[in-house]
This record gives sequence, structure tokens and C-alpha cells, in this order.
Amino acid sequence: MNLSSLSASPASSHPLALYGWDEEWEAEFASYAEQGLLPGRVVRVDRGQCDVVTPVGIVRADTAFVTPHDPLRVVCTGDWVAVDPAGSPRYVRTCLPRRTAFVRSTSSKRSEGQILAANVDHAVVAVSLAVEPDLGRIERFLALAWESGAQPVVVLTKADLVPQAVTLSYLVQDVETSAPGVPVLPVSARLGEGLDVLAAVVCDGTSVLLGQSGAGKSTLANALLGEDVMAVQATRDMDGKGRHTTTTRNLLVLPGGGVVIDTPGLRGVGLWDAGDGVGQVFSEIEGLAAECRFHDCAHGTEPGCAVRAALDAGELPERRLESYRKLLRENQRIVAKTDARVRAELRREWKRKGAEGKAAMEAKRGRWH
Ligand SMILES: Nc1nc2c(ncn2[C@@H]2O[C@H](COP(=O)(O)OP(=O)(O)OP(=O)(O)O)[C@@H](O)[C@H]2O)c(=O)[nH]1
Ligand SMILES: [Mg+2]
Ligand SMILES: [Zn+2]
Repeated sequence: MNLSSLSASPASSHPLALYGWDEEWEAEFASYAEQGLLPGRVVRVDRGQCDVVTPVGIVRADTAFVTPHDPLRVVCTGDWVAVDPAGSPRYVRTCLPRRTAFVRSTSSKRSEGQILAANVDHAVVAVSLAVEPDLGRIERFLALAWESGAQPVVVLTKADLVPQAVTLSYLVQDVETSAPGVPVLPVSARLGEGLDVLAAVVCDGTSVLLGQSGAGKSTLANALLGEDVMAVQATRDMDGKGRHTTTTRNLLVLPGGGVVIDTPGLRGVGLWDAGDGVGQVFSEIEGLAAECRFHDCAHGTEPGCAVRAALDAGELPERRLESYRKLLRENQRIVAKTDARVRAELRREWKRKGAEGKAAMEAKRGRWH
């Protein structure tokens, strides 16, 4: 393929358009194109190497060139990169600034962030209905999802294991109460139910499947793909603990448009500088708090406390307030440990890119309608 003819063709007919290449990325890449580098999207990463889809096919590249010391700068599935056109080893030369990034803390002891997926539009949190959903864990995932800049979606998987329709609708309502502004979709891959709604969400942009091992992420990926690309394995028992069937993050193109990143199961996710995200997960509490008589109301015994009033009226579950406080405390602990300058810099970059990306996506949608 002639590379110079590529830059002349519009972004929509670019060979990487299926992977989400657009005018913004093209502009971002322009200076690298001048250097003769190839644009590409990282579809898989493992131990210092990554698979990058480029206009000339999938190439394997070494990531040693791009600062491996900072865990937040490490090349990640979903990144747009510039790679050497040839060379053995072939290197990733640079990683384009991310529009969004899903980051968690690797452990609660240290405050190290780990990027789970980059340039994601929809963060799909998969939660198995084989056991009763843990609302606190869902809130934690959603805080990180909002913080990433992506739109969160909760998929309640294995709906066929819930014996009664009425029980299912209560479970969905419970999760909805814990997830203001987030679509909650019950799905059964086994029965093929609810998949059309999910397919409609993920047919545009990049989606990442997140959740515990055994939640059914790869099963969802296969159902969306219409073929068994990802390996799926039975969970050991019914307590929802799987055996980590998926071990790398894989970016896959969906037949109906959009791409999906399947990820290995996460035992847990620690918050990482997710103050805004926590606020969004508990938006109804923050809304109530704005009505409290005192600005610095701790929602204890202060007079004129709107949060207490909602608790007393049974409109706000006590569990929600406790969970909110717990996540706020945890976030503050992490923030206090992390280098403020580094955080601020990364945030600024993502937020700016995120805004540009959203505008580009809306413009694209507008053209289709
Ligand atoms: N009953 C039922 N079982 C399902 C459904 N979806 C997935 N499963 C089963 O759940 C088990 C785990 O599914 P996977 O898709 O491998 O789970 P995963 O989230 O990808 O797990 P990791 O790769 O380890 O993170 C498999 O035995 C699936 O057959 C469903 O809709 N109904
Ligand atoms: Mg899997
Ligand atoms: Zn109050």
C-alpha cells in the first residue's frame, strides 16, 4: 500500500477507520507521518511487546522506546501509536495523547496507577447474576469508569440464572439505584436475551469489558462478535470466582461497527484519583448535600441537613451514604500519596482530549442522521 496516498484520503476511508481512526487522530499524527512513521492502534500487549494494527496489517512492536518507568505512560491496549515502518526489532516510537483512560490503583498500600484501557468511549462493567450483585463493588467500578472519561454501562450477565422475572427486575432496580445516569442492562448470553440492547450501545466507538473473573466478559465479546474468538471457561463454582481465563487485553472489531476490548478479570479495583468519578456515582447525595443549611455539613446532627432528611424519609438508603463516605476516604488516601503534579498533568491531557473526542464523535453521529 502506498503510504503517501493514505494521508490524501479522508479519515473515513482510511484502512484504520474500522478501529476508530478519525480526523482528530489524523491531525495528531501528522508530524509523525512526515517522519515516515506508521500509525496504528494497539490491539494487544504482553511483556514489552505489542500487536499494532496498521494500514499494512498487524505488526509486532517493541515498547522499550516509550518510557516504561511510569506505569501510566506504558503502552496499553487501545492506544494510538506511531511505529517504525520496518526494522527488527520494530519499535513503538510514540504514543498519541489519550482521550480517555481507565486507571485503577494496583494495591491499596501503594498509590501506583495502572492503565487498563485507553481511548475508550463506553466502559462496560460486567456483573454476574450467579450471585447477588455486590453494590459497593459496582459503585467502585463506576467511580473509575466515570473518572476515565468514558460513559459507564452496567451489564448484569447470566440473567438466565435468576429463577424469577420479578426477582430479576428487583435486582435491576437495586443496581439502578446505585448507578444514577448509568444504563443497567440484564443480559443472558446463554439465551441470547438483552444482547441487542448491548450491541446498540457498543456499535459506536470503543468499548471495554471490565469486571471480575468469570463474570462472562469473553462470552459477551463472543456474542457481540458472532463467533467464538475469545476462550471461555466454566467458573469453578457458583460463588462467582473464576479462574482467569483471559490473560491479555484484546481489542476486537465488531461486525456491526465499533471495537471492543476484552480484559482479564479483576479481583478488585482500587480507586485512583477518582474524586470526580465518586461524585458522579453518588450524584443524588451530592445534590442533596447542596441543599444542606451548612456548606460543610457532615450530615451528622447538624440542623437543616437534607441528606439526613432523605435518609429519615427512606428516600436514600443508609448503605449508599456509607459507601459514598468509604470511597471518598479511600480516594483521599490515594490522592495524598500520589504526586500531585503528575496527576494534574495527566488529567488535563485526558480531559482536553476527551472533550475533543466527544465533539468528533458527535459530529460523526450528526453526519449519519
Ligand atoms: N448461565 C450462564 N452462564 C454464562 C453466561 N455467560 C457466561 N456464562 C458462563 O460463565 C463462565 C465464565 O465466562 P467467561 O466469559 O469466560 O468469563 P470472563 O469474565 O471472560 O472470565 P475471565 O476471562 O477469567 O475474566 C463460563 O462458563 C460461561 O459459559 C450466561 O449468560 N448464562
Ligand atoms: Mg475472559
Ligand atoms: Zn447535611
